[in-house]
Amino acid sequence: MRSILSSAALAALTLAGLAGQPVQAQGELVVYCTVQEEWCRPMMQAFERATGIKVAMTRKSSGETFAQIKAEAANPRGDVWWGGTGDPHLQAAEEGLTLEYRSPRLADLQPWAVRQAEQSKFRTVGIYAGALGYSYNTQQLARRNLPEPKCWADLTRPEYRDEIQVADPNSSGTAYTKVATLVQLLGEDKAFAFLREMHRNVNQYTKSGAAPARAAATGESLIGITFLHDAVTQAVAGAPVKIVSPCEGTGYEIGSMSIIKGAKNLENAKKFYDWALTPEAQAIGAQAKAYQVPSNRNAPVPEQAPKLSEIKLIDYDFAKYGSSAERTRLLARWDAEIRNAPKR
Ligand code: S7P
Repeated sequence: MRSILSSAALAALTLAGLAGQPVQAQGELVVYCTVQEEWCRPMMQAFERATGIKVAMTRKSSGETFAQIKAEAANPRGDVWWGGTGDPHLQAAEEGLTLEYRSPRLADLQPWAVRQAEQSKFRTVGIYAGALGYSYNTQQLARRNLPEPKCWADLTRPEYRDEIQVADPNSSGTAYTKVATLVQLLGEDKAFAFLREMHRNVNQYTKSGAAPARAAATGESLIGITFLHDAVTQAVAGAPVKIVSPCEGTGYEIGSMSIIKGAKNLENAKKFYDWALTPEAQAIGAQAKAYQVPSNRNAPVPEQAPKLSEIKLIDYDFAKYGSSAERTRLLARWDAEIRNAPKR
């Protein structure tokens, strides 16, 4: 065949997939992005500029993205899952939905990011970290002469009836982190008793984890439970919010990245993975006003990023709370006991 075809004709056949190559062009990548849209977009544009690879990106919350990847497992459409809380990435790894990959960049990462990779047998990796907490609107608080909340326990006070917004842990990685944090702080039954009490004060369970920070910033809700860095984004934009790291201690996330098993653009997925771990790529977060702590030791830590060393962090058990059995069980318990509980 080779001898009777010109090299131009062979190239044309190869491109058309007739010579056994995948039909899809070399230069494409499908990314499921789970940070805020404001960071997803410049990140994908920078990768396109750096490599010439065309990215098709969709943005969803962590739990939603996990559910989508699971639903598509027989015919995967995505190549890379970038961002979002680590627990569902660990669950995806355990369920064989993501691929083992050891990036040459692993050596440049913080120990917590490498531990995330090791725990998943290298099917995911840490890309940033951030602590959980809440923020409240200082103008609303003063106007209505309400007490300043400082602890998790304060969130059940009757003065905050219908004043708290938090996401649904099924769709949101942030809200699942909150459930797992309370279980680790209080013990499971006490944590669910706390969640039932706090339920009376919740005005809305949103789909997105960061939305409650925006609601507190605008005064739509007095208090929003989110990662602290999402509240910092609002404060930096000038919103009248105070950011609270709860007095009892709090949990944190290791935001993660995984390659989806069956990725149709595997080589490009690896290119993105390696690039996303570079200091240059990780610096895009702060430029997009996302204030997590980056995982590359040489990436600049945004000066606005909440200082993890000054926050009373629990020893979050990622192996347990990122396991398929535990995450599935806790979400089912939350659905049964909290989601539609009456607000007495
Ligand atoms: O805004 C950034 C961030 O808080 O969003 C991610 C989060 O999982 C996506 O939101 P959901 O809670 O809706 O899943 C975090 O990983 C990240 O730090």
